[in-house]
Amino acid sequence: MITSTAFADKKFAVLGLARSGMAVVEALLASGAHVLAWDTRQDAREAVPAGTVIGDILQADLTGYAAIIVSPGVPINRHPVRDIAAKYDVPLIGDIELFAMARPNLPDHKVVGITGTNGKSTTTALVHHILQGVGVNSLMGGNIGLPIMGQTPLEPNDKGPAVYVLELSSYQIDLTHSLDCDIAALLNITPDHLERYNDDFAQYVASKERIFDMQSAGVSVFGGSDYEAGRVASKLRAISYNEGHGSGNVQCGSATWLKQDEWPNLQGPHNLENAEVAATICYKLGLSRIQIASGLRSFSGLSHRMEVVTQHNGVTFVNDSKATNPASTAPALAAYKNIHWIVGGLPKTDNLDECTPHYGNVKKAYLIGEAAPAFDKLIGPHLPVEHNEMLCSAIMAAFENAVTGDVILLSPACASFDQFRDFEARGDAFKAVVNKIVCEQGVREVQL
Ligand code: UMA
Ligand code: ADP
Repeated sequence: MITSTAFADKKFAVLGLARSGMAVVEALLASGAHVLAWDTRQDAREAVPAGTVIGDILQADLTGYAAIIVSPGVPINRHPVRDIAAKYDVPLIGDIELFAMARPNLPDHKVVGITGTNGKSTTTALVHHILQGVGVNSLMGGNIGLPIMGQTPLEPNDKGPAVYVLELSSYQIDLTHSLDCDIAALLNITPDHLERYNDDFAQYVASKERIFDMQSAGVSVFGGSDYEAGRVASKLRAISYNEGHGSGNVQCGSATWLKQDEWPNLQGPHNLENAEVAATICYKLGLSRIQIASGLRSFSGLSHRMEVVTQHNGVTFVNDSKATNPASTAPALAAYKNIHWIVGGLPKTDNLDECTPHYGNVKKAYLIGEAAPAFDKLIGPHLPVEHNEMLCSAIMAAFENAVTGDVILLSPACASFDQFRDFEARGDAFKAVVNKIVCEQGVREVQL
């Protein structure tokens, strides 16, 4: 875990004790800090390590505390903890800020921060993969599901400083004030998570932009084709120019020397965007084009992102559970033909605009979850639609209808929280049902 002498003997309050909060508690205790921790879930409270004081942060006297550390999942735009922090004049921060505070104690290193609405995890994993391929000591942390404070600190080696590759959500950036990334990247911005930004897209964009506001120098990298990312890049270029720094450190990821046909697991225009940004980051870290090209070729891809689960009787089953907004579902609808599209969950937007141009590739939509009535109105006028409510029955229905050459695609364009713990549980459920159906069908065929 990451510890720091800067935390010793100080008092911290920790709200939220899931993955990131628990790693924070452990790191603070190991650093010699005093920790008051709380979670509305009793099971989470009961799991804290010895030495933690359990108590409701909203009721506690926080005079003299160094910070309140809040999990990204706590909605700080409407949570009373915000007023408590103001009342005691205590900074409200997250685990990424704690990491930023611990950096002076870490051996020689660089930090790469990657944000954007879609493609963060793929790009983060890709940068890490390319770096590892050439022997640089690197690790991944942050929104990719690996709490940064729980990671083992890195040492530099003969390839240079160690590299921490951080995937940063807007929730995490909102709780971070001093993370000075050596390289910061913004892939794209489309509407998402607006309930955390008072339904105001401009506030969400401003949150993403703050990754650059925190840079003192370093390189800023932008997705080459995204409108909002381009707008933020232009703004930053103008600021650099006006301040006399030139604009050489503001880079758009669009490299003509990249050959996408050589990358089996990075197909589609969206992955070209991710690869271009990853390649630009690695180039700026000092890698050669040959080293980067090799890493792009050998990248194996991530689960739950257009993941081919199996093929059976000519039908392909694709798990794209991580597509939690319309812009991230669009690439999957564009990539296949004859699609049986399982869509729905907890909706984030009141339109499916990015998906609409690809409806010609869809044979039928199977609606699940809370979004079903609203999506019926949006999709129904264009496509045959069936209401299934549950994922399992949608898969069964699609399987009944599919013929050779068809694709059964889970690409929900919605969050999963109405029916599942998270997108991984939803994708795992899809894979389990598919494998069961395929297995039982095989047994039936053998018996016949
Ligand atoms: N809680 C309270 N009181 C409240 C609200 C919440 O006590 O009023 C508690 C909850 O009971 C829960 C904790 O606070 O125990 C919230 O935890 P969390 O949801 O932040 O969960 P973690 O396991 O710590 O996961 C977080 C990120 N979660 C979110 O941003 C919602 C993970 O991103 C991240 O991988 C992890 O830290 C490690 O850094 C997930 C995510 O869905 C994947 N991110 C969003 C996305 O990608 O779209 C932004
Ligand atoms: P994130 O971490 O930002 O959610 P992921 O790499 O996990 O991004 O991909 C999430 C979903 O978005 C997947 O369905 C994937 O196919 C799609 N996707 C990946 N990269 C992009 C991109 N650059 N633009 C749009 N959609 C993308």
